[in-house]
Amino acid sequence: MTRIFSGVKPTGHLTLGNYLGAVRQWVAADQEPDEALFCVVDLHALTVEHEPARLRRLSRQAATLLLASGLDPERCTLFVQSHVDEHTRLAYLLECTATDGELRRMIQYKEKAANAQAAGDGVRLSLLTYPVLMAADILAYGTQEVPVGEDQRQHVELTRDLAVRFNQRYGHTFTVPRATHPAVAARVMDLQDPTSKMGKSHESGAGIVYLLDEPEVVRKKVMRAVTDSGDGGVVYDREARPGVANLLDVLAACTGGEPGELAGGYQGYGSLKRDVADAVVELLRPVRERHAELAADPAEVERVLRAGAGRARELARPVVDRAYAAIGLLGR
Ligand code: AQP
Repeated sequence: MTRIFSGVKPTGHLTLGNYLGAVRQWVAADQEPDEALFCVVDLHALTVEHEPARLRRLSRQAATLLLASGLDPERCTLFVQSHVDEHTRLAYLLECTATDGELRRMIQYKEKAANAQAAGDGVRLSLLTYPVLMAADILAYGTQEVPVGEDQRQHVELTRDLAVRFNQRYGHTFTVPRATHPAVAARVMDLQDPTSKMGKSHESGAGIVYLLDEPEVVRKKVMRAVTDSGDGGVVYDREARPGVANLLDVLAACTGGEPGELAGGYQGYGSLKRDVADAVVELLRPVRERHAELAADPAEVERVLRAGAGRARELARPVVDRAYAAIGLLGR
């Protein structure tokens, strides 16, 4: 049995990128009771400008969407990060393990710090340190596998480095986890800017398909996707034709098949876009329908999250206590 942990941060409405890159893998994971933990990582959403009421709304919505996507609370543990104190307890010990230099090398820190500065906002210290909190999220559960999109590869590498360093210095305490990525669509790109990742906190929604978009909205966004000028028909070339390659990746992720082979079935971009739009609408239809049912019963979602937090605490506490003892702190 494999212990799995992953999370999503409530910085915006969940996107097709979140679904194909991460959530669908979570649902597919062979979930034995207690072996898979999934988390709305709300503390991570505090690292950039945020509005408290919106954060609360988005946290509930993210949890509801994870259930609507098919996570079964009888077979996995679903909870909210801030409900389990062990994450921040462990993060401090890992801050004492990490170095300033390795955190400043994180690509997401560099990008988001530049964005904050360009907007005239201060760069929150937590933006620099949150990859350590993410490492704590993962290591607190003895996690072996972390199913994530491609963009999280560097953060999981840091987690591994911290686990190894801590174990070498203080004795074996943490399982060293590894990232797993889907075979296709591990990095879904923005439909309007196919050189940038589709990210839920990005400003313009025109290139972002949200899981709760109405079918007509999804169609419009896909039909208006930026493709590449160029002769030679529909070919799969991520470097030279990123827009078309992105559409082929999404199609392959929705319908199966291999993006390069799917390309051969199209003469032009119009028919490709129509098929992508149909496939995405059909993929998301059951999620939207189930979300509507679950959103009508928020008490049930809260009950699931409370039970999940209780279970997560039981699993994390002994691991974090062990780390406190190993590093030289007196037991309580
Ligand atoms: N475009 C994507 N393609 C594939 N996987 C993706 N993921 C996110 N975007 C894509 C994966 O979804 C999981 C949760 O993501 P997140 O909540 O950590 O980040 P986000 O959706 O990308 O949100 P933000 O706020 O817009 O963050 P930044 O700006 O940091 O990207 C993760 O497994 C992620 O890999």
